[in-house]
Amino acid sequence: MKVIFVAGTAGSGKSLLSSKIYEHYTRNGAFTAILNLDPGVISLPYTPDIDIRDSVDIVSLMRQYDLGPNGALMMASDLIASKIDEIQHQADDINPDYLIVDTPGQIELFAYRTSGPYFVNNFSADQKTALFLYDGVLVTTAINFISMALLATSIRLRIGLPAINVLTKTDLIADKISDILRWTTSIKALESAVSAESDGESYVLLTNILRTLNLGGFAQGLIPISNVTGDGMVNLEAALSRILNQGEEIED
Ligand SMILES: Nc1nc2c(ncn2[C@@H]2O[C@H](COP(=O)(O)OP(=O)(O)OP(=O)(O)O)[C@@H](O)[C@H]2O)c(=O)[nH]1
Ligand SMILES: [Mg+2]
Repeated sequence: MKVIFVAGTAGSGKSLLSSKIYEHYTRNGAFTAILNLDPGVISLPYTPDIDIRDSVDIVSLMRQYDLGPNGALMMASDLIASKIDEIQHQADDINPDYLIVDTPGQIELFAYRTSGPYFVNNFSADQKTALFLYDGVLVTTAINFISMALLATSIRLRIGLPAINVLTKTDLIADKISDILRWTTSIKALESAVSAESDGESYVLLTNILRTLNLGGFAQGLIPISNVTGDGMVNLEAALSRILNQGEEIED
Protein backbone atom coordinates (compact mmCIF):
# COMPACT_ATOMS: atom_id res chain seq x y z
CA MET A 1 0.00 0.00 0.00
CA LYS A 2 1.31 3.42 -1.03
CA VAL A 3 -0.14 6.42 0.71
CA ILE A 4 -0.65 9.93 -0.66
CA PHE A 5 -1.52 12.61 1.92
CA VAL A 6 -3.26 15.57 0.28
CA ALA A 7 -2.60 18.74 2.30
CA GLY A 8 -3.14 22.44 1.73
CA THR A 9 -4.93 25.51 3.03
CA ALA A 10 -8.70 25.58 3.50
CA GLY A 11 -10.52 25.43 0.19
CA SER A 12 -7.35 24.83 -1.86
CA GLY A 13 -8.91 21.83 -3.61
CA LYS A 14 -7.79 18.88 -1.46
CA SER A 15 -11.05 16.93 -1.58
CA LEU A 16 -11.68 17.50 -5.28
CA LEU A 17 -8.08 16.58 -6.14
CA SER A 18 -8.37 13.43 -4.00
CA SER A 19 -11.36 12.39 -6.09
CA LYS A 20 -9.55 13.20 -9.35
CA ILE A 21 -6.45 11.18 -8.40
CA TYR A 22 -8.75 8.34 -7.38
CA GLU A 23 -10.52 8.45 -10.77
CA HIS A 24 -7.23 8.70 -12.64
CA TYR A 25 -5.64 5.72 -10.86
CA THR A 26 -8.80 3.63 -11.03
CA ARG A 27 -9.12 4.31 -14.76
CA ASN A 28 -5.54 3.08 -15.16
CA GLY A 29 -6.34 -0.17 -13.40
CA ALA A 30 -4.79 0.51 -9.98
CA PHE A 31 -6.75 -0.59 -6.90
CA THR A 32 -7.27 2.72 -5.08
CA ALA A 33 -9.08 3.77 -1.92
CA ILE A 34 -9.75 7.12 -0.24
CA LEU A 35 -9.53 7.88 3.46
CA ASN A 36 -11.36 11.02 4.58
CA LEU A 37 -9.50 12.41 7.61
CA ASP A 38 -11.56 15.61 7.81
CA PRO A 39 -13.94 15.24 10.76
CA GLY A 40 -15.67 18.55 9.95
CA VAL A 41 -16.65 18.03 6.33
CA ILE A 42 -20.34 17.75 5.43
CA SER A 43 -20.30 16.75 1.78
CA LEU A 44 -17.51 15.24 -0.27
CA PRO A 45 -17.00 14.91 -4.04
CA TYR A 46 -16.26 11.16 -3.57
CA THR A 47 -17.46 8.25 -1.46
CA PRO A 48 -14.77 7.54 1.13
CA ASP A 49 -13.73 3.93 1.67
CA ILE A 50 -12.65 4.86 5.20
CA ASP A 51 -14.10 7.86 7.01
CA ILE A 52 -12.91 9.50 10.26
CA ARG A 53 -16.49 10.77 10.70
CA ASP A 54 -17.51 7.18 11.52
CA SER A 55 -15.31 7.40 14.64
CA VAL A 56 -15.31 11.11 15.48
CA ASP A 57 -18.55 13.07 15.45
CA ILE A 58 -18.27 16.86 15.72
CA VAL A 59 -21.92 17.41 16.69
CA SER A 60 -21.68 14.89 19.56
CA LEU A 61 -18.46 16.55 20.77
CA MET A 62 -20.17 19.95 20.75
CA ARG A 63 -23.09 18.59 22.79
CA GLN A 64 -21.10 16.40 25.15
CA TYR A 65 -18.40 18.95 26.03
CA ASP A 66 -20.44 22.12 25.48
CA LEU A 67 -18.01 23.28 22.78
CA GLY A 68 -18.41 25.75 19.93
CA PRO A 69 -17.60 24.65 16.37
CA ASN A 70 -13.92 25.61 16.60
CA GLY A 71 -13.37 23.93 19.94
CA ALA A 72 -15.09 20.80 18.66
CA LEU A 73 -12.95 20.80 15.50
CA MET A 74 -9.82 21.15 17.59
CA MET A 75 -10.86 18.27 19.80
CA ALA A 76 -11.83 16.18 16.76
CA SER A 77 -8.44 16.83 15.15
CA ASP A 78 -6.69 15.79 18.35
CA LEU A 79 -8.72 12.57 18.40
CA ILE A 80 -7.45 11.54 14.94
CA ALA A 81 -4.27 10.10 16.51
CA SER A 82 -6.28 7.94 18.88
CA LYS A 83 -8.08 6.32 15.92
CA ILE A 84 -4.93 5.31 14.07
CA ASP A 85 -5.14 1.58 14.94
CA GLU A 86 -8.77 1.40 13.84
CA ILE A 87 -8.01 3.19 10.56
CA GLN A 88 -4.86 1.16 9.94
CA HIS A 89 -6.87 -2.00 10.41
CA GLN A 90 -9.53 -0.89 7.93
CA ALA A 91 -6.88 0.14 5.40
CA ASP A 92 -4.99 -3.14 5.78
CA ASP A 93 -8.24 -5.04 5.27
CA ILE A 94 -8.94 -3.17 2.04
CA ASN A 95 -5.24 -3.39 1.11
CA PRO A 96 -5.30 -1.04 -1.91
CA ASP A 97 -2.32 -0.31 -4.15
CA TYR A 98 -2.87 3.37 -3.37
CA LEU A 99 -4.55 5.02 -0.41
CA ILE A 100 -5.35 8.69 -0.90
CA VAL A 101 -5.72 10.60 2.36
CA ASP A 102 -7.85 13.75 2.23
CA THR A 103 -6.66 15.85 5.20
CA PRO A 104 -8.69 18.34 7.28
CA GLY A 105 -9.42 21.80 5.88
CA GLN A 106 -8.03 23.50 8.97
CA ILE A 107 -4.40 22.80 8.18
CA GLU A 108 -3.18 24.45 11.39
CA LEU A 109 -5.14 21.89 13.41
CA PHE A 110 -3.76 19.02 11.36
CA ALA A 111 -0.14 20.08 10.89
CA TYR A 112 0.67 22.15 13.95
CA ARG A 113 -0.87 20.08 16.72
CA THR A 114 0.56 16.66 17.52
CA SER A 115 -2.18 14.48 16.08
CA GLY A 116 -1.64 15.04 12.33
CA PRO A 117 2.15 14.51 12.26
CA TYR A 118 1.72 11.54 14.64
CA PHE A 119 -0.77 9.97 12.22
CA VAL A 120 1.42 10.63 9.18
CA ASN A 121 4.54 9.22 10.86
CA ASN A 122 2.94 6.19 12.45
CA PHE A 123 0.58 5.05 9.72
CA SER A 124 2.26 2.04 8.25
CA ALA A 125 2.63 1.68 4.48
CA ASP A 126 5.19 0.64 1.86
CA GLN A 127 5.67 4.24 0.72
CA LYS A 128 4.26 7.57 1.83
CA THR A 129 4.28 10.96 0.19
CA ALA A 130 2.46 14.27 0.60
CA LEU A 131 1.04 16.77 -1.84
CA PHE A 132 1.02 20.40 -0.76
CA LEU A 133 -1.58 22.43 -2.62
CA TYR A 134 -0.89 26.06 -3.49
CA ASP A 135 -4.33 27.56 -4.01
CA GLY A 136 -3.99 29.18 -7.45
CA VAL A 137 -6.31 32.08 -6.69
CA LEU A 138 -4.30 32.95 -3.55
CA VAL A 139 -0.82 33.07 -5.07
CA THR A 140 -1.21 35.47 -7.96
CA THR A 141 0.93 38.15 -6.28
CA ALA A 142 4.59 37.66 -5.36
CA ILE A 143 3.92 38.51 -1.70
CA ASN A 144 1.15 35.94 -1.40
CA PHE A 145 3.26 33.40 -3.26
CA ILE A 146 6.16 33.82 -0.81
CA SER A 147 3.78 33.63 2.17
CA MET A 148 2.38 30.36 0.81
CA ALA A 149 5.90 29.01 0.16
CA LEU A 150 6.73 29.77 3.81
CA LEU A 151 3.65 27.87 4.93
CA ALA A 152 4.49 24.94 2.64
CA THR A 153 8.05 24.85 4.00
CA SER A 154 6.83 24.96 7.58
CA ILE A 155 4.35 22.15 6.93
CA ARG A 156 7.03 20.07 5.23
CA LEU A 157 9.10 20.45 8.42
CA ARG A 158 6.14 19.36 10.56
CA ILE A 159 5.06 16.42 8.42
CA GLY A 160 8.52 15.25 7.41
CA LEU A 161 7.58 13.47 4.18
CA PRO A 162 8.85 13.97 0.63
CA ALA A 163 6.35 16.48 -0.73
CA ILE A 164 5.16 17.43 -4.21
CA ASN A 165 4.07 21.04 -4.64
CA VAL A 166 0.90 21.46 -6.66
CA LEU A 167 -0.65 24.67 -7.99
CA THR A 168 -4.45 24.25 -8.16
CA LYS A 169 -7.27 26.12 -9.92
CA THR A 170 -5.15 26.97 -12.97
CA ASP A 171 -8.37 27.25 -14.99
CA LEU A 172 -9.13 30.43 -12.98
CA ILE A 173 -5.70 32.09 -13.33
CA ALA A 174 -4.72 31.42 -16.94
CA ASP A 175 -3.00 34.80 -17.36
CA LYS A 176 -0.91 34.36 -14.19
CA ILE A 177 0.39 30.79 -14.51
CA SER A 178 3.54 31.65 -16.45
CA ASP A 179 4.52 34.36 -13.91
CA ILE A 180 3.99 31.98 -10.99
CA LEU A 181 6.01 29.20 -12.64
CA ARG A 182 8.80 31.65 -13.44
CA TRP A 183 8.91 32.62 -9.74
CA THR A 184 9.65 28.98 -8.88
CA THR A 185 12.72 28.82 -11.11
CA SER A 186 14.13 32.34 -11.10
CA ILE A 187 14.80 34.12 -7.84
CA LYS A 188 15.58 37.25 -9.90
CA ALA A 189 12.09 37.25 -11.42
CA LEU A 190 10.56 36.82 -7.98
CA GLU A 191 12.72 39.58 -6.49
CA SER A 192 11.72 41.97 -9.21
CA ALA A 193 8.01 41.14 -8.68
CA VAL A 194 8.52 41.71 -4.94
CA SER A 195 10.13 45.08 -5.56
CA ALA A 196 7.14 46.12 -7.69
CA GLU A 197 4.72 45.14 -4.91
CA SER A 198 6.50 46.37 -1.80
CA ASP A 199 8.93 48.94 -0.47
CA GLY A 200 10.91 49.83 2.65
CA GLU A 201 10.74 47.44 5.55
CA SER A 202 8.50 44.85 3.92
CA TYR A 203 10.79 44.73 0.85
CA VAL A 204 13.83 44.03 3.06
CA LEU A 205 11.93 41.40 5.05
CA LEU A 206 10.61 39.70 1.91
CA THR A 207 13.95 39.58 0.12
CA ASN A 208 15.64 38.16 3.22
CA ILE A 209 12.95 35.49 3.58
CA LEU A 210 13.24 34.75 -0.10
CA ARG A 211 16.99 34.23 -0.01
CA THR A 212 16.72 31.93 3.00
CA LEU A 213 13.88 29.94 1.44
CA ASN A 214 15.80 29.70 -1.79
CA LEU A 215 18.79 28.11 -0.05
CA GLY A 216 16.59 25.23 1.03
CA GLY A 217 14.91 25.02 -2.38
CA PHE A 218 11.26 25.97 -2.19
CA ALA A 219 8.22 25.47 -4.39
CA GLN A 220 10.44 23.21 -6.47
CA GLY A 221 8.78 21.52 -9.39
CA LEU A 222 5.44 23.23 -8.69
CA ILE A 223 2.97 21.29 -10.85
CA PRO A 224 0.10 23.34 -12.26
CA ILE A 225 -3.22 21.48 -12.39
CA SER A 226 -6.92 22.12 -12.72
CA ASN A 227 -9.36 19.88 -10.93
CA VAL A 228 -12.02 21.16 -13.30
CA THR A 229 -10.43 20.69 -16.73
CA GLY A 230 -8.00 17.90 -15.75
CA ASP A 231 -5.04 19.89 -17.15
CA GLY A 232 -1.75 18.83 -15.56
CA MET A 233 -3.03 15.58 -14.03
CA VAL A 234 -0.67 13.54 -16.19
CA ASN A 235 2.31 15.50 -14.89
CA LEU A 236 1.14 15.07 -11.31
CA GLU A 237 0.76 11.34 -11.83
CA ALA A 238 4.30 11.17 -13.25
CA ALA A 239 5.68 13.06 -10.23
CA LEU A 240 3.84 10.70 -7.87
CA SER A 241 5.23 7.72 -9.77
CA ARG A 242 8.77 9.05 -9.44
CA ILE A 243 8.41 9.04 -5.65
CA LEU A 244 6.14 6.06 -5.09
CA ASN A 245 7.15 3.66 -7.86
CA GLN A 246 10.66 4.82 -8.71
CA GLY A 247 9.36 6.00 -12.07
CA GLU A 248 7.43 2.87 -13.04
CA GLU A 249 3.97 3.22 -14.53
CA ILE A 250 0.97 2.70 -12.24
CA GLU A 251 0.73 -0.90 -11.10
CA ASP A 252 -2.35 -2.90 -11.89
N1 LIG B 1 -12.20 26.34 -10.77
C1 LIG B 1 -11.68 25.44 -9.92
N2 LIG B 1 -12.31 25.21 -8.75
C2 LIG B 1 -11.76 24.30 -7.93
C3 LIG B 1 -10.56 23.58 -8.24
N3 LIG B 1 -10.27 22.76 -7.20
C4 LIG B 1 -11.24 22.95 -6.28
N4 LIG B 1 -12.14 23.86 -6.72
C5 LIG B 1 -13.33 24.36 -6.02
O1 LIG B 1 -12.89 24.97 -4.81
C6 LIG B 1 -13.77 24.68 -3.75
C7 LIG B 1 -13.03 23.97 -2.64
O2 LIG B 1 -12.61 22.70 -3.13
P1 LIG B 1 -12.40 21.48 -2.15
O3 LIG B 1 -11.93 20.33 -2.96
O4 LIG B 1 -13.56 21.28 -1.27
O5 LIG B 1 -11.20 22.08 -1.29
P2 LIG B 1 -10.65 21.54 0.11
O6 LIG B 1 -9.22 21.95 0.18
O7 LIG B 1 -10.96 20.09 0.26
O8 LIG B 1 -11.53 22.39 1.12
P3 LIG B 1 -11.65 22.19 2.70
O9 LIG B 1 -11.56 20.71 2.99
O10 LIG B 1 -12.97 22.79 3.04
O11 LIG B 1 -10.50 22.95 3.27
C8 LIG B 1 -14.89 23.83 -4.35
O12 LIG B 1 -15.95 24.68 -4.70
C9 LIG B 1 -14.26 23.23 -5.58
O13 LIG B 1 -15.19 22.95 -6.59
C10 LIG B 1 -9.94 23.85 -9.50
O14 LIG B 1 -8.88 23.30 -9.88
N5 LIG B 1 -10.55 24.78 -10.30
MG1 LIG C 1 -11.84 19.07 1.87
